[in-house]
Amino acid sequence: MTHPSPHRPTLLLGLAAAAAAILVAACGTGPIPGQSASSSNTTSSSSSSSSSSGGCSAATAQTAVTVDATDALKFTPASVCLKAGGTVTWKNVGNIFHTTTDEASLAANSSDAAVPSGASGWNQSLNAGQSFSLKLTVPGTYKYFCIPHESLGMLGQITVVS
Ligand SMILES: [Cu+2]
Repeated sequence: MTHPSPHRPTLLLGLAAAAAAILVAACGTGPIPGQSASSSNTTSSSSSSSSSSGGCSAATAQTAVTVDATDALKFTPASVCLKAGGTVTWKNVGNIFHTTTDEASLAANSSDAAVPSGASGWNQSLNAGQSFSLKLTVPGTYKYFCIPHESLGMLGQITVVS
């Protein structure tokens, strides 16, 4: 009498089928083919006093300035120096919808919006390719933001000097 072999019921029948169902759904929401990561010329300002109104004086203020709203979710340049009565033009140079907004009531963080006393804010949609111009006459500091991207840091500032 030989000793009986221990029965080990190997139930490895077809357990590998469940693992094949997980597919990597790698497609995101919006195909954004624009690799427009071309950082425009970074002019190194000599006086790098990083205060809010640093370097903005009547001598350096511009009478017309363009701010790009980009697919990188930035206003470029984020800070501009404008002469009172000058014009800021925002342009959406990418494919993502933005706004330029200076209304504290529309801000997630009310400190992202500011207007000098006596001035009024604005709120303008910027579809892809769209521009919006605004004349600012009241000197002071304006802080604005993009509504969909405020929390992502899409903020801007305009210093107006007379
Ligand atoms: Cu935006």
